[in-house]
Amino acid sequence: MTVQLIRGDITKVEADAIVNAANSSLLGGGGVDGAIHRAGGPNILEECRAIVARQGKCKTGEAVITSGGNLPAKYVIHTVGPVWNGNPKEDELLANAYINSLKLAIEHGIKTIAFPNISTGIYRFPKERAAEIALDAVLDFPMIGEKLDKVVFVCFDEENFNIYNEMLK
Ligand code: AR6
Repeated sequence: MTVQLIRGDITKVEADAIVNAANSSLLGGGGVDGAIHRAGGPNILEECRAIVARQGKCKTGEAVITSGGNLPAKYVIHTVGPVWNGNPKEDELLANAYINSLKLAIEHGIKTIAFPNISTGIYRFPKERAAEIALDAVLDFPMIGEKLDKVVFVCFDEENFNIYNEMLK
C-alpha cells in the first residue's frame, strides 16, 4: 500500500473516496465540509438528508457514505471528529473517525482513499496530537496493506503538512 502526503484541496483529489470532516447534522458547514458540498453539488446533500431521515444524525466518531456527486472521487465518506476540549476521550473519538471511515471504505470495495486533517480546523484539535492519532489509526488498521492500495493524507495548511511530513519520514 502506498501512503501519500499532499498539500492542497481534497476536492481535487482523484481517489475512490475522499473523507469529509462533517458535523453530526450531515447538512454541511464551513471548512472542508463546505468545500466538498460546494464542489460536489447538491446530490451529496440530498443523500446526506436521506441518511439522516433513515438513521438519524451521525454521532461523533461514526461515518456514513454517499456518492461523490460532481467530484472526481467516486464516493464521499462523511465522518464526524470530536470538538477539542482537552478530554482524553476525544483522542479515541478521533481515532474512531478514521477507523470507521476505513471500515466503510473496505465494505464498499474502495481501494484508494484520501483523508483531510479531521478536527484540526473549526473543532480546534491540536494538530500534532491529531496527526499522531490519524497515522496510528490508519497505519495500524488490521491488514490495511492488503485491503487498500493507497491512502492519501491531504493537508490544506502548511503547519499540518510539515507535521505529517516529519512524522512520515
Ligand atoms: N481540502 C482539504 N483540507 C481542507 C480544506 C480543503 N478544501 N479546507 C479546509 N481543510 P475543518 P473540523 C482543512 O474546520 O475541524 C465544518 O463546519 C483545514 O485546514 O474543515 O473537523 C463542519 O461542518 C483543517 O486542517 O473541520 C463541522 O461543523 C481540516 O481541513 C466542523 O467544521 C479540518 O478543518 C468540523 O471541524
